[in-house]
Amino acid sequence: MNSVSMTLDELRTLARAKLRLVGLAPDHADAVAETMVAGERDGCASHGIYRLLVAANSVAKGVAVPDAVPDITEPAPALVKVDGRGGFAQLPFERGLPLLVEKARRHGIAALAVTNSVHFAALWPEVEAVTAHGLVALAFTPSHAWVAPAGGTKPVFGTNPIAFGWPRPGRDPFVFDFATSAVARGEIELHRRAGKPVPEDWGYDAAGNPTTDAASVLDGAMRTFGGHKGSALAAMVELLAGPLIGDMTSAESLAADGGRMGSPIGGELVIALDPAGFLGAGLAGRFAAAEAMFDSIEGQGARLPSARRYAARATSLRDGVRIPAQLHADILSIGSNG
Ligand code: NDP
Ligand code: PYC
Repeated sequence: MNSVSMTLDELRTLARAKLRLVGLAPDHADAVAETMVAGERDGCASHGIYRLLVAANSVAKGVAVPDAVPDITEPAPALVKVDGRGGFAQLPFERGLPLLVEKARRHGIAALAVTNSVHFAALWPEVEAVTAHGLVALAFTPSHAWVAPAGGTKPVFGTNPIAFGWPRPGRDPFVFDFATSAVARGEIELHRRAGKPVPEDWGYDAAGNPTTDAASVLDGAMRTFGGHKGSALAAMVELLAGPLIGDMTSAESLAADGGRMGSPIGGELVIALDPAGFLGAGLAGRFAAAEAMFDSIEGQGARLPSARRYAARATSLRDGVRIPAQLHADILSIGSNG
């Protein structure tokens, strides 16, 4: 595949410039660019620099407020709420994080609700930002109603990712982050762009028939991962990061989009737990037990989630990244044709 080689600094500069060109305020542009560069750096193509096209579309269609000023409140001693006022979710998260960390340390557990925000990104950057403070993290967000419940063929759920992070002394954290659909929608979009078929268990066409055509799945319904188990988890994400925090379900988000094909609008719930609060003097011993579990996974040749990402990160930090030539051209054309 033709590709263009870039250093991470070049990619960051390009992303910031394009985001400002489409109208994002500088603080939003910097926060949004960072998540895209992180995705590309870690080999997560569906949530990497491709998302510049997605974010530019959300601004152009009036889905994302480009200069929204996040509003921080404290609804309860262990709760932080950041109303994103219709902007992208990265800046509200960044603004709410210090208070989340402080509250988790004070109470042992705390939660951050980011509401009224536009979500196009992976959750692991946020989970990693929490584990960097020595805290355990969980994050959830609904999306648009694209996914059929197990046993049905009509969309109800979003692709509804769940991310978890566990800090590891002197090591990268243990992190997983996956959609509760069989695959992230972004991955199907990349297959469509590349003209590639998708596995038959990823989704149905609009008539409810299994299909390997990416565009037909995008027009029809995606499937949950793990049948009824993914379906239940997807429903949990809807409830936790929608109604519980005063925000929309994926069906409501899609209705609010009104055919503009923007990124999902709504909430994200981040829970932070302080191991020191639970364990006190027993912390070192119990963290050693966690390490023993990781060893027994890797010791038999299985890999930990995020191992691929961390390996890609090491390579990108050394060698930079390669962007598919067509994607690079599409990015360069952002803002050049009105
Ligand atoms: P994948 O199925 O590709 O990967 C999910 C997780 O599983 C990753 O942590 C991955 O680690 C790990 N993993 C994959 N293969 C293995 C393996 N063989 N052994 C151990 N661990 C493994 O992700 P999805 O397609 O489900 O989701 C991709 C991204 O899309 C996520 O980051 C998610 O947040 C994002 N997304 C965002 C949405 C939103 O609304 N904002 C909606 C839906 C998805 P590794 O990365 O190291 O491979
Ligand atoms: O890939 O499913 C997805 C997705 C939705 C919102 C952001 N990414």
